[in-house]
Amino acid sequence: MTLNLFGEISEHELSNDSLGPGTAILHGFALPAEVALLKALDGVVEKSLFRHMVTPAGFRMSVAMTNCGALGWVTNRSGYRYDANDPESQRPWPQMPDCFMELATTAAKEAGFPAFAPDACLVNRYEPGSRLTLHQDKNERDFGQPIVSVSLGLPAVFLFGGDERADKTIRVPVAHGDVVVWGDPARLRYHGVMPLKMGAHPSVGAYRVNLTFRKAA
Ligand code: MD3
Ligand code: FE
Repeated sequence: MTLNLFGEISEHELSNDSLGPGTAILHGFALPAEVALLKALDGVVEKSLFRHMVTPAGFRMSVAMTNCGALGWVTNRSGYRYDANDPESQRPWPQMPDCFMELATTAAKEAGFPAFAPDACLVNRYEPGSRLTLHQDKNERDFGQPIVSVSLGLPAVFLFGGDERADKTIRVPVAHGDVVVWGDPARLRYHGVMPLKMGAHPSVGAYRVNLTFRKAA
């Protein structure tokens, strides 16, 4: 973590050591951009609405999703993939807003990934009870590129495991404005999100929104 002249923790505490090599939690890193991010998010969601996708096994996801950027992550009965078009509108996903790109690249740089150039932003919207079961993110081409996660709205608890599904998991609380960077060698670790607790966030309401930036192609 970073201490200032007065021995206080800096605005965004960088704790690369807590989750192991390749990871960094930047507490509050997104707060200065909060208003711009939420406004840009409204613009994205106007063009490509949140929807509950269906997994290849036929289950409706409890997390509602949309995307922006050149590529978007989608799932249906045929499998998981990245697609340049929104299957609902059959049009390209909305452009990645400049403030999204700026936040993702500066966070990645802070965490030691100065070359990160995301082409996909998956937007996950959790309501109370929504969760993400333990999984790996492996639909991307280059696992040398990190994933940057931005938490907005209600707080949540990440489950962070190892390279095997059966490995022990730890619980990592994340709050509004926190940014987490997951890169090599942590890039393929199993992870998930515990069921969201009820609550009300002053600027986001009864939801948690997670922006997940990836270099997919
Ligand atoms: C650990 N979303 O969309 S990223 C996902 O809060 C996803 O919505 C999480 O997992 C969410 O796939 C936030 C948490 C995360 C992402 C990638 C990782 C943790 C990771 C890659 C390796 C290790
Ligand atoms: Fe994931």
